Parts: sequence; C-alpha cells; structure tokens
Amino acid sequence: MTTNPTVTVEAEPYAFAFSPATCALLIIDMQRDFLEAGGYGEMLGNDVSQLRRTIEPNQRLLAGWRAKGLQVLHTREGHRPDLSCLPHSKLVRGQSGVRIGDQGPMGRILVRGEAGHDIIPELYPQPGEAVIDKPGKGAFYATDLHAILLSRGIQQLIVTGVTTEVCVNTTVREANDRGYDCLVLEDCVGSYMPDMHEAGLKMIKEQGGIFGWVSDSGRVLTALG
Ligand code: TIU
Repeated sequence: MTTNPTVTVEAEPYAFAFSPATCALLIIDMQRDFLEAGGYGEMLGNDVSQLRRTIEPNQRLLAGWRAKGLQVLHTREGHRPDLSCLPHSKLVRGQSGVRIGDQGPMGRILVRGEAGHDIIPELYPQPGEAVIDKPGKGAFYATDLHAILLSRGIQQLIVTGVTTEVCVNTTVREANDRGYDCLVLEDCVGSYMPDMHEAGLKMIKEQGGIFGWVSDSGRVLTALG
C-alpha cells in the first residue's frame, strides 16, 4: 500500500505512481572495480563500456533527485579484509585466475576500504546518503537495508546501477518479496552483455510486472517536473 502517490511515470507494463517522500533512489554497485578500466570486471574479460554508458544518465537523474531533496541510497558489493564474509563457493566460482581478495591495480579486489571497491567519483555519495555494504548480489541479504528503509518510511524504490541481470535483478526480487514496489530505469542499468540486459529487464516487467516496472530516467525527470 502506497501513501498518497502524487507523481506518475510512464512505464511498462503500466504507469508507476509514487509519492516522492516515501520513494528512494537506490543505486546498485556503481563501483570502480566493475566500471573502470583495469578493475575486476575488465580483468575477467568484460567490456566495461557496456556499463559506462549508464554513468551520464545516472548523474542527471541523481542531480534532479537530489535537487528535490529526495532520499538516496547506494550499495557496494564487497567483503571484509579478512574475507570472513566471503563464502568459499563465491571465492572459487568460475575458476578464474583472478579472485576476490587478490591484489589488483586498484587494491585488493572487492575488499572493503580498497580504492577499487569504492563508488566511482562521478556518482559519489553525499553526506546523509546511506551506503550499504553487501557481501552478496542482493542488497537485502546480510545488510541493514530493510531496517533503514523501514525507519525512513520508504515504500517504493527507483533502482539503477549494475549489473542488470545480476545485482539489480537480485535486489529487485528481494525488495519485491519484502513489499516494496521497484521501478527500474533501463538507461541507468547496464550489463556487460547486452542480451542479458534485455533479458533482465524483461524478467522484471513481464506477467503484469511480476517483480516491478521498467522506465527511463528522462520519464522520471519529466514526471518530477
Ligand atoms: N553488481 C553486480 O552485478 N555484481 C556482479 O557480480 N555482476 C556481474 O555481472 N557478475
């Protein structure tokens, strides 16, 4: 149940109505390790330009959202320096030569406190914007995100960030099961693989919006006025 929706955004599968006071912008994992040349994503052979196209739309959206004084939260995927929150299964999955915790060009890969783990400067959090450090793909698992959203009265989420089919999708599914409405912005989310991006968006909006809605940043900014 949503409190007094006052803004309506054109979206698929149908319009998304929200009340700005109880809707937060949740930016997933816009970290140097995933988006910058030399980071973990590129070391695994991925094309970071597929993610970097999301930076500018996210900047415009974030500026507009902040200008209205609305709530913003950021997430980062990563682990404690002693790797005690890293399951062995995640460490060895993929049989890659590069592992979480190894030294990379921006410090130890996906380790909290290292340069590569931090959020890219273009979208750096401001004071008052919660930063959620998560050990998994979903932002709710083993974090205090749900408690923070409850304490702030947030009922709906506009979700952006990377990657569409992995951490964005997992987070949207977790949010859906906890009673949050999620609007995902296709120009502000990205995947290393364009076909996975498309599939990830489809999985959210099909079956009448089984996990949520899909729109774009221009439509949100237009609706905000
Ligand atoms: N943030 C996020 O999606 N983390 C990933 O592990 N992405 C991959 O594409 N593997």
